[in-house]
Amino acid sequence: MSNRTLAILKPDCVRKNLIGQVVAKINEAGFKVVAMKMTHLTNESASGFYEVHKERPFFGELVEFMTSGPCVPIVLEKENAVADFRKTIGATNPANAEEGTIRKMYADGIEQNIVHGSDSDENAKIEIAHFFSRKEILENYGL
Ligand code: IDP
Ligand code: MG
Repeated sequence: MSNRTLAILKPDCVRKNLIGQVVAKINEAGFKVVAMKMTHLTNESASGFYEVHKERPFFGELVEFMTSGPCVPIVLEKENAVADFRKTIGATNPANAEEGTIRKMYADGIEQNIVHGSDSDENAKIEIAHFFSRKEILENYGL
């Protein structure tokens, strides 16, 4: 079991000025931020990130949404990070998300759902490497 997961504050989160509130919720849930940046995904980068969904009918729209403005990828650390973060954000469709989850509180719909969370330790590693080099992660700053 790994202790890291990748979150992305999606373009809707940035547009709605919710970065601070969502990071606060993440911290309150016990996660430590060990890397964070703001970036505007290219088509190629977003398509690569969501490669597993490329046959799904919503793939084109999803890539369009994820490239519609800047987003904020974050590496989070906590024991049982992947599963606990999925619980903290709630179901993909905010209509089905539990009360108190980030998607329930802030998301507008199944696509514009504020935040991404890795779904397995294996994918967390791949997704973290998509955005961050080793030296960008806190423990490697030499502080
Ligand atoms: P997840 O983000 O909860 O892991 P996934 O099924 O991996 O959900 O889907 C990735 C992202 O694709 C979702 O977070 C959402 O933004 C978008 N998405 C998922 N299902 C739909 C859909 O049915 N219509 C439009 N967008 C969707
Ligand atoms: Mg997913």
